[in-house]
Amino acid sequence: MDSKRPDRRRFLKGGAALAGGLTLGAVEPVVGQLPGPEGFIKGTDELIAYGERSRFVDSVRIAHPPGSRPSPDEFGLVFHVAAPLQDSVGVITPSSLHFVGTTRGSFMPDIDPRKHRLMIHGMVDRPLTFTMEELKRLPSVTRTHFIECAGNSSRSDRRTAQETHGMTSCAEWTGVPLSVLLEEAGVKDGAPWIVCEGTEEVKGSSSIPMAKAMEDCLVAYGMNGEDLRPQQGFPLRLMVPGFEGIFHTKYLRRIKVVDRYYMTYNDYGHLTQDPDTAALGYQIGPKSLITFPSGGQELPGRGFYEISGLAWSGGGAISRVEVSTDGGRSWSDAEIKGSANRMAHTRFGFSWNWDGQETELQSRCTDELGQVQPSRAQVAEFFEVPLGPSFRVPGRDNSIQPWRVASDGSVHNAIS
Ligand SMILES: Nc1nc2c(c(=O)[nH]1)N[C@H]1C(S)=C(S)[C@@H](COP(=O)(O)O)O[C@H]1N2
Ligand SMILES: [Mo]
Repeated sequence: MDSKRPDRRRFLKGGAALAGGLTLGAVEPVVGQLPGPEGFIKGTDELIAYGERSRFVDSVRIAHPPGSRPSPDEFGLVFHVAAPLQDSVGVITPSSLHFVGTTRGSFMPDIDPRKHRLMIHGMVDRPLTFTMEELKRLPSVTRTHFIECAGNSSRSDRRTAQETHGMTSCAEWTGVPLSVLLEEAGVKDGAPWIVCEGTEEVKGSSSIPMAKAMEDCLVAYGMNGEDLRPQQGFPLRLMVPGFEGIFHTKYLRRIKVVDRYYMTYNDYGHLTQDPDTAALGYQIGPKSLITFPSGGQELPGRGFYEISGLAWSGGGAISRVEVSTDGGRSWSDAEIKGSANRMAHTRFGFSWNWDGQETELQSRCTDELGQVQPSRAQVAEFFEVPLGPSFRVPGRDNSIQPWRVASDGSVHNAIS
């Protein structure tokens, strides 16, 4: 963020210089592997039509919460699925690795986009129905945003970043601003809420304050440069930047402008019926996660490492990330990589020279509103509950995730 090249100075000052006589890089120049016994990848029609990753890359999603019912289950129902954040680079989650949140376990609607319609009705001057073709003729916007399920929480028995934080992902979304559609329909004076409905059995409906609907919601048909995937709501979904995942209605088919808060299946747990305060209450707090090194990974030995992680907040852009390599006793600013987009995952890095001793790594972030990510101890103190092994952060968990690096290089969840 700071353009005065703080990174190089911090790198040198931090004593993390590569010149420590350490073991990075080859001892003598060796040419990279030539196609050996494995040979070359043969072209196929499938490979030409739609590319695949290397067979040596095996990062995959897992059912969430860990140890829960399998997904898909024996009937093919899809439940919650977590993204492998420990393997992530940059800020975009590939569509095929994006987490999946399914409120009740569902077969995915298999929607023919030519038959799909979006209806806008209720307290409007002109109820409207759009085809996908009509939506795509309207002025579009493309923005990078995270989605995070409110169930994304950490605790001592979760081992990896995927198990503690895998119910969030970040993608580039393309669609029509909801405000354009609502203005076209003409919202009647003072209508305070909208209710949005999906297509499958639990509808994925939620009450959303009108102020948020007009501010930055998106009716999205594109994701990471192509059409939405079925698991993300093909052919149309609502994006409610920074709000809990459950508001981001997939398979969107109906938006009703209403005169009051409606209690829907999804609103279990959301009882803020005042539209002015709801907006803050539904927001994901400032949150960060070290993805490398993280639980389950192994450091091959002492020496230089770039600690890498993700930070995000429902309150806007990330303005600062700090890292501690001594269990929270001292903190230093991390480098924010690229631009910190609003309500988007933001990559940070921190140069570190590991001395081979057992230690604990933590990160914490601050957003553009000045909100600072709390520790678990601070959350426990706030709710006046004891911080023990059975402590669970009540509600949405945005507490600091500590990772313990053991002297043998193995990395573990340090929540105890
Ligand atoms: N129609 C519909 N929309 C839905 C859901 C659903 O089950 N059905 N799940 C919600 C929940 S709980 C979350 S966390 C997000 C997850 O979005 P994703 O599956 O694209 O990651 O979608 C929301 N929208
Ligand atoms: Mo969710």
